[in-house]
Amino acid sequence: MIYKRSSELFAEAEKVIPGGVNSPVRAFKAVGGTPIFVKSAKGAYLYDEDGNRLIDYINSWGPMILGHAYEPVVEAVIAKAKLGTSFGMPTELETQIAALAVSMVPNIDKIRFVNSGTEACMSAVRLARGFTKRDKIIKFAGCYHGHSDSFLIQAGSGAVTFGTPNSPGVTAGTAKDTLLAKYNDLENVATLIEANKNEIAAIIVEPVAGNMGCIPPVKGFLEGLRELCTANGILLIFDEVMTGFRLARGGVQELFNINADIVCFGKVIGGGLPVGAFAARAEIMNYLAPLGPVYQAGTLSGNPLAMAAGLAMLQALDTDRAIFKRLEEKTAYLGAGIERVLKANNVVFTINQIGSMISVHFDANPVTDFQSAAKGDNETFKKFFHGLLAEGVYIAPSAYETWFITDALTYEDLDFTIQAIDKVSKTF
Ligand code: KE4
Repeated sequence: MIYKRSSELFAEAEKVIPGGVNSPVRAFKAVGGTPIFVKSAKGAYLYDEDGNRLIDYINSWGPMILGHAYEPVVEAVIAKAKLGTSFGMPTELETQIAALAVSMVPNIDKIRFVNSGTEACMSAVRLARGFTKRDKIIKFAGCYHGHSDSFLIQAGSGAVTFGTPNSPGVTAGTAKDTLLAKYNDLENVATLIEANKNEIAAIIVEPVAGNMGCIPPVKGFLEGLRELCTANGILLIFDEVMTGFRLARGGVQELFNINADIVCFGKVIGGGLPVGAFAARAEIMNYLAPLGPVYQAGTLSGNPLAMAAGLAMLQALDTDRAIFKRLEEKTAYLGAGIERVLKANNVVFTINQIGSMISVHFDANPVTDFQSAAKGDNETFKKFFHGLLAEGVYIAPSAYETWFITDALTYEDLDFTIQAIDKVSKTF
């Protein structure tokens, strides 16, 4: 693979954009080398500026569940753009996508749209604090809820990739209200609640973690969080920015039949345009301005273009309900193939997979939390990443990320990927 043009473009980008990227994880810092500049994408494939075709297992970090440049989304955006791109005034479209989302997701009566997953999670925490009149929150080491100050405490994703899980700029005053717990460890959560009686507004959790690789909840973990929250007047916030409309039509609440108090969305809900959202029962959502005292706002929130893309995406997922099973089958097929070839090549690894999320960890032990995820052999991961890239397969440029399977992937693509992994892992 030649990356001459990407290298030239990266050198230009670095002159005017910090690190040459608008989001750190794209910079390849964890794996080394030069970020790939994309020219276009269609279905399961990326086409980079050097003319290489790459099978995409990131899909813009989740949104492209139906493949890149999905026709109904593209058509909806083009049609909407001709009628004006933003008004800062209510449109019928917002009601249509809100009503559809509410019909698809359990336990929510109302939804507020914002412009990113960060905004959704940040607003959800403010709402929980306003509703409960308490200050503290519990988050889990290795979970990532965006870059709002309260969350950059032992955060996952890019924050841990860069070894800055506690970012400078986050004040001690803010950090003191964020309590850190161990993912999949209910006892640890119960101890924190005991030590901060009646002070905790919310527990925010990735109900299936995707920012330390893919880490499903162990049996009873989510149920235990629900019980602890109910018993202590704490709101349970499911950060479903990654899992929403991906792991099931109704997300993880549907998959595991667990009721969260507030649910955050991003990625898929916007169909590739900047959309986040948070939702809850009316009793909680009515606390939001202009109805209630908790302030939250946004110039481009509910933007017609973004809403058009999101509505087309949700309509497709609502209509074709077999998609979630298809995605699960394709991901399980990929996982089985990866397991077969890595075992045959005597590689030490663990695979975590649930629905259309999967990650490969180069460590023999089960990966169930941040600590165990951090034990992965990053040197092997770097060889894995660059070896696959050279074969035309693009996975996340960090071991602390999950792969996102798209329905545009064919079984030929999956077999090609498995063969590439076989070839690359022989060089480990
Ligand atoms: P955004 O603000 O990036 O739209 O969403 C933040 C967020 C919130 N919650 C979860 C569970 C998330 O995974 C994310 C963002 N995910 C990362 C990928 N691990 C975005 C990629 C990036 O930072 O460029």
